[in-house]
Amino acid sequence: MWFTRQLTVRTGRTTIPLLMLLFLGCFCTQSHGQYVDDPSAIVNVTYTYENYVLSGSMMLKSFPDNMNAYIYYQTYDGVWNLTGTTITAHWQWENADVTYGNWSFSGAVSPYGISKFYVYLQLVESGATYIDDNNGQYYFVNNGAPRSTKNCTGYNVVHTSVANGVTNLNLTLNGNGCALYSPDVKYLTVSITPYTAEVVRIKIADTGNTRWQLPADVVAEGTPSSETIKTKSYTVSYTNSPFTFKVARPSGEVLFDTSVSGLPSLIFEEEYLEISSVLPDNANIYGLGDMADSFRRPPDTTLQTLWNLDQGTTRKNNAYGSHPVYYELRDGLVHGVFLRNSNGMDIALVAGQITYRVIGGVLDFYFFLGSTPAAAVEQYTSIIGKPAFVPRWTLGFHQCRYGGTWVSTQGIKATVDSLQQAGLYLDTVWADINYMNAYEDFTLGSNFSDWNAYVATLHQEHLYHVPIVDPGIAITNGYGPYQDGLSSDVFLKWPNGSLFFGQVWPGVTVWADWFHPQAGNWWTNEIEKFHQIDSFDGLWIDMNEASNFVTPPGYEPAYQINNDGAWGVTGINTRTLSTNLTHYSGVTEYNVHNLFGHYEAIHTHNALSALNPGNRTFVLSRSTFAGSGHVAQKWNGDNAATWDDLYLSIPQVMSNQLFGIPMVGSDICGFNGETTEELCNRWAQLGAFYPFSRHHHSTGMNDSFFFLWESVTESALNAYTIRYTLLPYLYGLMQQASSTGNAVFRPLWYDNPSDTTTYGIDTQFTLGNGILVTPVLTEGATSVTGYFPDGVWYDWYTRGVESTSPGYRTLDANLTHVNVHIKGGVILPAQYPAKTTYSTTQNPYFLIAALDSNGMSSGGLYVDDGVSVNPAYTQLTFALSGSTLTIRVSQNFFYIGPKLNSVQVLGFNSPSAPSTIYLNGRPLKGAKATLSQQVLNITGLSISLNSNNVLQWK
Ligand code: MIG
Repeated sequence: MWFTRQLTVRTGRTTIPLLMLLFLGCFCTQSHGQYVDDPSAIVNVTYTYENYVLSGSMMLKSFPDNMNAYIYYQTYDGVWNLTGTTITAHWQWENADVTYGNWSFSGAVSPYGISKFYVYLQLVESGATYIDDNNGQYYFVNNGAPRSTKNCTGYNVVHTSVANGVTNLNLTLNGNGCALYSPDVKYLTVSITPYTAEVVRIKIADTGNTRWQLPADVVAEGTPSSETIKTKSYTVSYTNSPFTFKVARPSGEVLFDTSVSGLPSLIFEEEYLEISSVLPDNANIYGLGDMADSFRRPPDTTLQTLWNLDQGTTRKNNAYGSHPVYYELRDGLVHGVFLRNSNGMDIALVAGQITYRVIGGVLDFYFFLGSTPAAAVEQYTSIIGKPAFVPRWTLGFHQCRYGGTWVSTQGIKATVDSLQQAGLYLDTVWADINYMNAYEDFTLGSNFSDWNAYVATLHQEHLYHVPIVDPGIAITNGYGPYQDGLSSDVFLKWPNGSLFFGQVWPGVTVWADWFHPQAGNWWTNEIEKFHQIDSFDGLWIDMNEASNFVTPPGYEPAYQINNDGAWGVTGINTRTLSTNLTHYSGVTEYNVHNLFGHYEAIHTHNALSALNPGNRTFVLSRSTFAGSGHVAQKWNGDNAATWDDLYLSIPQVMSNQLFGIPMVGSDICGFNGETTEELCNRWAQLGAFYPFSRHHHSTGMNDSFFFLWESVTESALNAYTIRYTLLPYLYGLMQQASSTGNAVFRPLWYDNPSDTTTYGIDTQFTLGNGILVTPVLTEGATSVTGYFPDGVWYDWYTRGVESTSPGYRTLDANLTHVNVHIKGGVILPAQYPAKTTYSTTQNPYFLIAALDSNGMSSGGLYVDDGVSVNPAYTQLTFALSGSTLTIRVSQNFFYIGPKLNSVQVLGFNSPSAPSTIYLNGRPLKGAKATLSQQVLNITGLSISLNSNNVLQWK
């Protein structure tokens, strides 16, 4: 065959850039015999580079029709170092006998300019990939790099003062500046404010203070501790000429250092800010979202754009929300860096450095020093706001559906009935836009005239209901929300004062200006009125990036952030509100675009609080910003029914834990596209462990409800039985998250930060520190390999020991089995599961006490009414040592009705079961102990959890 003489699986060049390896993923073993590199496979390359577009042509030797060829390029500009596929090659000739054919390519590349590129050929045939790299030939683009950073010589410190522990530096532009994309700002002020012993804020702003800065009531800024900070866990130092700064640990370990060799020290222009820091090679960086990527961000090839966009789970793209924060794990210690800035930006991780390119605002950095993962999240959430405490019912299973049979009360009811008949778990019934009349918010369509009566029956069954509300308000005469909004003047306007129109589901719409002082009242009012016709228990706010079906005219800055992904740059007005719009406060949409969903969430949370004073709220938002977790919960938007998206949900849920949004999940079984029985089955098994666990599916697709397949029903029953059994545990984790920020759905490094093997693992996770889940993420698998960190781990089902030392284990994973393990040393509070969270809460408690290698374990239990903002609560601690379980009530304000019925001790290393059980020193009648396979089962207990008790066995 032709390619046997032409192509090789990679021999021509000895060093393949790591980037290419990462990008291609698979250099599959060849199965087609011997190949040799053809040094003349690619000839006559011509090219031009103009306006950030690289185009050209080349001659390629022909190859068989049954293969596909792609041209890849790699740009090199000193900062960006990205591979991409955006240059498309066009097949120019058909006849495979022709020796050479002409190909052309054209595509947008880094707007920063490029200096060289190269081309290679990839042939893919039935899963095998062959590469011809053109002998590693580089082409130099002499007319590239249209913008030179030569004159970007930074700023000089001209004055220094220290007052109340805050260091202020006055900076002036060094030389004439570089005006890369807009005029340089001449005078800057740097303030270095120690917040606590672990948190320091370093803000670089214009001295004139005229630039956009985030109001603290929209995005919190924390407060510096009023106490004198004695021993700081950081040092901040700076250089004067040019100004650069460093944040280090007292040990001297430098964490952030803005003097990066070969890069500008600081660019601060009207519409372009650039600052970089040195990172270790192969740095362990997490965060920077929303994203669909591995949890550990590829340290050499990450380009994260933050510009909220209605964009489903797509790798390399920006997405619905913006979280300009990263966490770095270095030698077992964690620290984080938060850039409190709402403007559009690109953040790039390339070998040994991070670069921020921001199109507005100021550089307001917070450094938090950890050093444990929990401490780092706690510190970050003490700046942006602690996660809201969720109502307990939200921890149950949620059923949703867009379109399909869910276009009438009867249709939804039929699904609910089927779920219940199948014995499946269910707490919350959702309603997508189909419930509305003409897709207009706060209305009920004619198929839903009996909806509220149905909601009342759901409530009788202790089920809950959450409908969707979109921010686009229909322009319809006599439509209340529009008329009311007009009278309160709360809609967004063009600079000339005329209303801004766009288009979403109901047709032409307007959008609220959340900065308007009347916006909150208007929104609350509409929500209160709506509640009279639909007694919902929470709200689902979608389309709040804000999404617009049309692209309006609007300002585009000279520096184009990589909106839409992989340098397929589209303007920042694409499918959203015009950047020209002027808010009440005078700020332009250009500056606050990324805050739309966040601010809507704040107003929605306020509205629900007003509707139900004293009760927690549930606001599920698609778009979020730093601090949204304080008022809202999140789902990851439109994923697809693919195995890749099944996997990506883990990094997505995990990174939101670092963003202070612990209550998060992805659409179970996949939103877009048709799912399969096997995929849906595995998704039920994984989704049962998302903090927010909702099945959802798009319109136009077949139904994918669990009960439609026997295997999926069985898996869902298995997995949700575990979830509902662990409801007291999960609820306790949520409570903890709301008071400290502590992650619920954790990466393995969270509780094992010194174990470097865990750093790259994102196919497993733990809930709290006690439950390890190892889901199947590949089609056709009947086993799964997972890592077991240090300690003793017990199998959930057999309660037997699985692992006693760190290492990978391969576990059986037949179709209906999800691997769940319990950490030795942890006591899990549990309840006998019922099909709703309400009835589970009525059932007796039991404890699963998994012993560590010293025969000890401990845990706790938090109980309250499940809904109040400031609830009376009862808190207990459990400690097991030897043959004594000590139950202590540390706070005792809420009466716990259900009793503790049994205790299971895992890893009970004794030849026989104890014969007598003692409660507070006296033999306990009716209590019984059985021992099987090192599991001690103490049953027949009926212990009140409202007082201290000591349980012993002999
Ligand atoms: O343009 O309301 O992400 O969950 O079902 C689509 C219909 C609008 C997008 C949401 C999805 C929801 C859908 N919405």
